[in-house]
Amino acid sequence: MIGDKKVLFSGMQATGNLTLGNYLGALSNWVKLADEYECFYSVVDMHSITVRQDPAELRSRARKLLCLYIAAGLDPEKNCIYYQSHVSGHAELAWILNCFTYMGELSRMTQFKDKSAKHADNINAGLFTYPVLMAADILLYQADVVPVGIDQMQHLELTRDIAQRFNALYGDVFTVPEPYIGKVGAKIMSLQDPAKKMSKSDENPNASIYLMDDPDTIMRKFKRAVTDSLGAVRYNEEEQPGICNLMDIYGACTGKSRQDIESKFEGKGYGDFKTAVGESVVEKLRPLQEKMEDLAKNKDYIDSVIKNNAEKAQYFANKTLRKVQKKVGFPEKIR
Ligand code: ATP
Ligand code: LTN
Repeated sequence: MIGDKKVLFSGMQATGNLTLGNYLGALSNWVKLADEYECFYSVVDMHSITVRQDPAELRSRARKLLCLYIAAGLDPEKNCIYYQSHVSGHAELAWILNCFTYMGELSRMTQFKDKSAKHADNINAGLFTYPVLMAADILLYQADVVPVGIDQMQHLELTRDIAQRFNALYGDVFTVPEPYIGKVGAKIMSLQDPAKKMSKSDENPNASIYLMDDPDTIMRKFKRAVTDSLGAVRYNEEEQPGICNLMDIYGACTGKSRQDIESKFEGKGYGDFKTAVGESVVEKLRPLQEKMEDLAKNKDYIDSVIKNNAEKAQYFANKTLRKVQKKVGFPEKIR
């Protein structure tokens, strides 16, 4: 708790351009929960270097991501929006938690398996211990709730296990966090292959809607989206995964239920439906895109957000870190 509010933590990597999946699965829920909780939203740039990055590009993407958090509707005066690499406590706690995490646990992580298959020439130790740094992010702020897409569930469970293991040895040090997975949009699939999740690192640009795509591009990508030959707008997961995905997207952007969507498009073809889905996404993204343009002109304001929020995050991080260091037996600093 901070004051009378529970704590929320979440983060995203500044790798690639954010997709509609990131928005509907994570960012839009962050905005929904922002008033209820004391929130920390991090640009997790330390996680990004687990795969090779171009330094200048990483810096520029990280800044854009931080602006996107604000453009999506998070007020940086109320929510702590900051770079992970600006708060040294993340790395310090991660080291300690590494010593409370087993090799076997980490080798079961599906994201590690996927990423090491994809980057077979660079399976570094950071990629392996990535989930421990994520656990440190969350536990450092004593977070009660962590809004993420469903693909991060396994990492959240590991975080809970590490927290409980530590608490069992040293008393109630960490708050054990709960995941928050939204009802709609928890897993948005690729527009080109509905068996794969929409991902910012997909090589096919038609597979993903990027948050900064212009309206024509968005409409074109939806027109090309892979569907089926049944010709009916029905939520039939077995036979119509592409249509189900479009229904999820449409539902998330308009607030309509599956039944509403089925009856609205009863007897209509996929062409009409795809146009409606595209238009709903264009409208959903319009305010965010406009705000991004404003923020790009406001360098000093963004710089002050970065500075002030890093200090705020550091303050709360240090509180937990000191407690943990004492528990594991590190000597107190002489001041
Ligand atoms: P990468 O392809 O580089 O691994 P990603 O697109 O999977 O990236 P992350 O940075 O791993 O994105 O995820 C940021 C947040 O967005 C996480 O909370 C994650 O659960 C959520 N998310 C990512 N992809 C989707 C998706 N297709 N549907 C719903 N949520 C998603
Ligand atoms: N691993 C997450 C990003 C991430 C995160 C976190 C999410 C890093 N630290 C802490 C929630 C809480 C991802 O790949 N999406």
